[in-house]
Amino acid sequence: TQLPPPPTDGLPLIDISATGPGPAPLQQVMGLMRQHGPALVRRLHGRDALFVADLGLVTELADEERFAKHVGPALQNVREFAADGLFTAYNDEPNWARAHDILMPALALGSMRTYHPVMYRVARRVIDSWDRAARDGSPVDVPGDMTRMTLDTIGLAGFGYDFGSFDSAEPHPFVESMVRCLEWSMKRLARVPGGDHAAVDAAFRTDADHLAQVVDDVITARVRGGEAGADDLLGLMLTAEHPRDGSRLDTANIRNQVITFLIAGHETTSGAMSFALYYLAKNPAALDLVRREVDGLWGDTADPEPGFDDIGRLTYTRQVLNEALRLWPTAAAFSRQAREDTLLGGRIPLRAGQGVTVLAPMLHRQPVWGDNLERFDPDRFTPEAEAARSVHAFKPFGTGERACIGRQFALHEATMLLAMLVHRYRLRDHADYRLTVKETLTMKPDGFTLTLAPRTSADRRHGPLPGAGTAAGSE
Ligand code: FDE
Repeated sequence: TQLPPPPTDGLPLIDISATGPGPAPLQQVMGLMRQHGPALVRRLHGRDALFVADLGLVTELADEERFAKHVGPALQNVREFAADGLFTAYNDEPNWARAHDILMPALALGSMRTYHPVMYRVARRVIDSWDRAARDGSPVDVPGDMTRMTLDTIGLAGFGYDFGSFDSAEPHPFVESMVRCLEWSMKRLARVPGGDHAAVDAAFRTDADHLAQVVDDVITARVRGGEAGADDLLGLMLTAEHPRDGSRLDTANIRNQVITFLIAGHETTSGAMSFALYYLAKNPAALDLVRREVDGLWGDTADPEPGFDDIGRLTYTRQVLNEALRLWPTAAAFSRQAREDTLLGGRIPLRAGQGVTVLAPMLHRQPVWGDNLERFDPDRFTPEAEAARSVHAFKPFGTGERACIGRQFALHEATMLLAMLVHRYRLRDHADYRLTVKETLTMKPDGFTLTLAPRTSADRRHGPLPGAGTAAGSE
């Protein structure tokens, strides 16, 4: 292989123009980091991008006094259809703080009580569908079904809109448009200067218009139904005033927020669930520990209905999700910018506003995580292990005031469903699946299927875990 050009500013500089970023650009950078170390410059058609995963550098970047969120080229493309929605807003756009302050309380842990019944209702849809597959012995499309689940959940819990994704074999047209919009955003990053992209861009416009149309219908239906004040995100956005200045969100911004939540709230969460199921199917010891936890909680009840408080008791299940998000943080990159000209790590000069991208999957494979970095080991997330490690070593939800506002929502929904699935089914890795990770800005295991068999009472007859305090409370 060709040697890279000499380092600039002491960093390796790798020009990928000859091959381009390919279908998996973030995994390509992971590969470059494995070769060149956790801080490098990637050059594409003369455009340089600085990527880091080193814990010391990420710790600095997390300092809100010196750095802030950067809306880099990828998010600028997403802005073409999500505009000043929370995820893609510039830090100083007034709608960011306005929407953040209005929505924040509705997404805090305590508010999950409100969404819990809807999350349960959608979890039952997965189970009805998987029960049918178990009866026929047919495989289930794990990422496909997780995406149906998360879309229906955010649609219903956030906006009172039912995508009814389990009623059809094809993804909802809204999802197809959205996936194409995300793909367009990703592929646009790889464009060779001077190419003709008119047809692709026109197709993108059609998809973006479709997204806006569906969302406008949802909003109109809500307002016409006279339920503007309903107890969900849309209701809040339509009625709430800013806690301090009394300002409200305008209609265009509400549309952008709904699109944002539908995008951010479902691809990332469904990917996390899919990776967790993948690792459980491959790791019988971890699977057994999740089983003990859920059996300790729900015993041999055929159709347990998890209570809100049960979810907080599923601590090992939660460790499994965290470990899946360590290996494959589904929103794998986020960018930061310097507030003033500065030296990162005392050696990398940055101009004010210049972007640096944190590559979370490589941050999550730094030496602070110990040996056997590729091994799936939920014990990395025991409270003791977490207390002993820097909080900046794990960033699947980004950092600072622009960190994920949907974190509690995603974790509540994912923990409940994962626990219910493990309680109910034996997971069979019938195809001896080999992991390939598909990138559409987010990451998910490509083509992952399982076959299922119901678990039996005999299956559940193992003693509770020594010392586990979860055996009470089965209803
Ligand atoms: C956000 C977010 C983030 C950051 C980005 C940057 O920094 O740029 C991240 C990293 C994330 N996020 C991640 C995630 C993962 C998962 C699983 C999730 N995520 C989920 C979810 C759900 C929902 C609903 C959401 N999510 C949402 C969201 C939003 C809205 C945002 C923006 C915020 C601000 O304000 O900025 C986010 N997220 Fe997430």
